[in-house]
Amino acid sequence: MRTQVGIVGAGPSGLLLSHLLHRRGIDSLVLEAHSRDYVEKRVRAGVLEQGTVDTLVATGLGDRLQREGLVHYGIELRFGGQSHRIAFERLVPGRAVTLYGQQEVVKDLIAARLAVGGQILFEVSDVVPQDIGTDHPAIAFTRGERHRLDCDFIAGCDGFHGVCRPAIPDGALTVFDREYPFGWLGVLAAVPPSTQELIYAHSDRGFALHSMRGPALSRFYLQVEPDEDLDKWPDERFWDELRARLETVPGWRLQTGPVLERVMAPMRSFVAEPMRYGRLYLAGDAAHIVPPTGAKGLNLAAFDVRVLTEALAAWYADGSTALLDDYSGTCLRRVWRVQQFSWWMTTLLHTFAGHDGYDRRLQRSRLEYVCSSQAAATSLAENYVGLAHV
Ligand code: RFL
Ligand code: PHB
Repeated sequence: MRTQVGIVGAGPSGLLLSHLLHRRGIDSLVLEAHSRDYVEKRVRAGVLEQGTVDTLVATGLGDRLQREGLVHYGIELRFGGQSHRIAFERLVPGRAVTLYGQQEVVKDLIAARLAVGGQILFEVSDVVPQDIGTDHPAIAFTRGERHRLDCDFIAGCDGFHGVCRPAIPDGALTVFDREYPFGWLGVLAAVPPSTQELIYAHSDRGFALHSMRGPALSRFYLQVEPDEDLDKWPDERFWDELRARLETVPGWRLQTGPVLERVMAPMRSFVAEPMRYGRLYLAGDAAHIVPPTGAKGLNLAAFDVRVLTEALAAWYADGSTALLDDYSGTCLRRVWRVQQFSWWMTTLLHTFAGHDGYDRRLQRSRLEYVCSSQAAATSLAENYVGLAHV
């Protein structure tokens, strides 16, 4: 088998890369470990930056996104018994975020690829990138029998636990990481949102987030222990705790309803540098992870593959390697900006077991500052909606 770009992983990075390459006349083949049904149902991110939406719309993926996506012009920070709105329309005029589930993006991308004959092989196993340090890399994989996919380039879009990053020889990558002493318990519930905008709530009991997916679908997260057992959180306990953390302002009530799905999300910051080895290019979660408090992972993945598409298009047009050589540096500038913002949002809003009174007062002061200073609020807003230039 042969293709121009062999892509490992049919998450947002791999699928969007395949879609963008196709629009530049470049062939690719996507290899995915799970089934189509599984990847289309995996509930994860929900917040799309303006730049991500612009890319999807400009490349023909705007139909359902513009019909069903919820455009938000602000978020609420809730602490100390009060609500504080970070008003994007005033702080970063003309910029907003769109609430549209990652699995909807994935469904749209798969449909778009298949509609034009794009090749996505689901349920492959034992994927092994080969000869990545040479000009003729390949990917070995099993689907019924063993296959070899020859290609010009390999794109490692296989997420944090994938095989591409580990295929890079020892010593070629430098890794930077942070583990946080908590995780998120995420719940999708068939209940109309109790708010029009996202609520990021800080309280002594821990962090809580009220998000949404549509007029009758809400998404909630609770800060819990990192290795929390989901069985210890029957629905009743979940709703009680969410109420305790969110019903902290006068007159505000949480509506509850049937729980559709529950998941534990680890909280981690991670960067592998550089994002390339020979003809293997890493993109998205395969190269970097941020804690979800800043709502950035999917958006960063979309940025990486836009940069990679331009670089590959230049190489196929005239053999120039300048953009390919710049790929890692260009991406890492944005990666580190987003690392800092995601870490900052996380430490601003969560409770930390080791914190003493001094730490807690500093945190409270940071929260009050961001809600009272236009400069501080603008910094949050411009990072949240996504910086145009980094
Ligand atoms: P993915 O989505 O992990 O996709 C990788 C794909 O590769 C496949 N794969 C393999 N295939 C073949 N062979 C192998 N050996 C393979 N190993 C793995 C996997 O099955 C999978 O299909 O990575 P990608 O494409 O880089 O996308 C990254 C995003 O999924 C991730 O950054 C976001 O979900 C992060 N995130 C958020 N990002 C946002 O921008 N906004 C948000 O609001 C937001 N909220 C979140 C989030 C992530 C969360 N979790 C669960 C960690 C909320 C949560 C709770
Ligand atoms: C979500 O809706 O899943 C979501 C929203 C905001 C975040 C993280 C996740 O910061």
